[in-house]
Amino acid sequence: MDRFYITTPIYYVNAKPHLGHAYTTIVADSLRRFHRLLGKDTYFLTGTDEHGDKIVQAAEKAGCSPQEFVDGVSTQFRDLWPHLGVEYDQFIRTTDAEHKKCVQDVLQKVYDSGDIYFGEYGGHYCYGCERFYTEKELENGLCPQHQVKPEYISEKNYFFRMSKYQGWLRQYILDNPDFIRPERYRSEVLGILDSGALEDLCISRPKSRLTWGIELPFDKDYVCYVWFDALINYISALGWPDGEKFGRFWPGVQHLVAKDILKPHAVFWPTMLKAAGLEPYNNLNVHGYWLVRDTKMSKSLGNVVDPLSMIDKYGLSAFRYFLLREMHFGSDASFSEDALVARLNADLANDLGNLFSRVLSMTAKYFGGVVPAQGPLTEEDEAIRTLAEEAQRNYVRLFERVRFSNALESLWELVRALNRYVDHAAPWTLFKQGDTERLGTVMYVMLECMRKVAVHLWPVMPEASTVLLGQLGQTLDPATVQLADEADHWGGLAAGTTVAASSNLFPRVELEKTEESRPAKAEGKK
Ligand code: ME8
Repeated sequence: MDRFYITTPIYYVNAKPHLGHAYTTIVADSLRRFHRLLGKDTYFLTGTDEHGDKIVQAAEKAGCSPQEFVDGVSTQFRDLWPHLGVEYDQFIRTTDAEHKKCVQDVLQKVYDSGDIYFGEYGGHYCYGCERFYTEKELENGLCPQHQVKPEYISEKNYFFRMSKYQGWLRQYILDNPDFIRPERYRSEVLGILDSGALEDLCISRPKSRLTWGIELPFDKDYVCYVWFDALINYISALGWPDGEKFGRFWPGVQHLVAKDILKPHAVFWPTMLKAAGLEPYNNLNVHGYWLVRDTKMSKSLGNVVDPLSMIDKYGLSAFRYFLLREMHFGSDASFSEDALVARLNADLANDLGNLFSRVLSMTAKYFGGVVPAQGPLTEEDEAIRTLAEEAQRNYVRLFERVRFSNALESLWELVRALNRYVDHAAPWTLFKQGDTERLGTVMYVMLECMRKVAVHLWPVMPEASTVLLGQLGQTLDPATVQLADEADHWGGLAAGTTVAASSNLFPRVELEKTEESRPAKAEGKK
């Protein structure tokens, strides 16, 4: 059986989750559901990153101990995911005892092999990024991420010989074009590797400066650098070196991250794996930023959108659909409630909702809510069947290549074509003419295509897909669906099935009701 292991970044617990975290985690959930429907054995890991300076500072601000603080925020992340329809298999915390032990084992292994050494280092340290920057990497003397002046720190530390693996990594990326995708990020990483000698990675912090971390197994005066600790979560969760899950799922892993953490995932992590004698991951999938008025949505800028409030207002399915449809994976996308409402109204209410509502009410009116048998197919029926086949094939191909927006667009070509088909075939006229056989065929073609649409939507909108399938008298058992074969199989909907009398899953939302489009109240006016 094919295997599929998907991970999200483990999120920092210095602030509560926002729409950016929700996006990556919903994408991971959708991908894992998609691969389940391809018949794979799947595993989905998410969690929280709990060590380092940032956390200590946030705990101090909150007036509690780091442990109390991380327990609180980690719970907020863990509790959020079920509300977003996210079903993970494991929630890892870097403060878990098993994780700490695994990090120490990796450190010891790399140390024993000679790839960790002790030395003196001076560098520009950004507390926001928790990393040293070289002079070259700074923009006008500022951290490129946070636009603040880093502190110059000089101290004795342990270093990982990352430079030793530069040539190997470069060749590996050249030999495996899909290793980092989309292409623009692969080029960016090759650019880093081609721009000069890679520096060794400082992987320790003296306890005199930071104690909230994992102690180095070979020196009790130091703790592990938070990134070296955090990246190892992807294997500690599986019980490296000899855990059953490790044997089952490594290295068939797909990592999902935004471009802010490209370098740690594309450079630090594969070289760390190589040094520890492990195979590299399968793919690193890198997406862009959600922006609010052209600026990255981020907790430090305070312009974050709370996913729960969006769900309360517009529903879970519309929210998930919007995120996957609006962002072209790899590029930045703008978030606004107006854009969400526009998509909800156009794609969900007008196209999909309308299709279900009209076809189900016609089935109720003309056939007492029972799926009629299909008669001989006309050219028009064959054309829509062919279009449906193409839409399904494109959807599967594009979704697999993390091109969610294009995948949904191709499914919507079918949804829109079905609305045109029903207009053209005019069941109401066939009914008046008493042409029951032709009427039955038209209704069957519609209902079977709608079933196919609803099945394909399950990874993106599990809730809505389940309701829509229920309206067609179907239940979805992920273990028995073979999504890749759906395009080749016509007739999954049995004649004689009872369907719902009507459907109104996606009512239109009036644009005026969104915050942004509401005119600001003129001061002084009553
Ligand atoms: O970097 N748009 O954690 P983090 C899109 N702990 N995605 C966004 C986003 C935005 N505006 N803001 C955040 C860390 N994200 C480390 C990771 S992994 C071994 C350690 C998402 O809490 C996106 O997935 O800063 C991004 O990569 C991640 O949150 C950063 O989360």
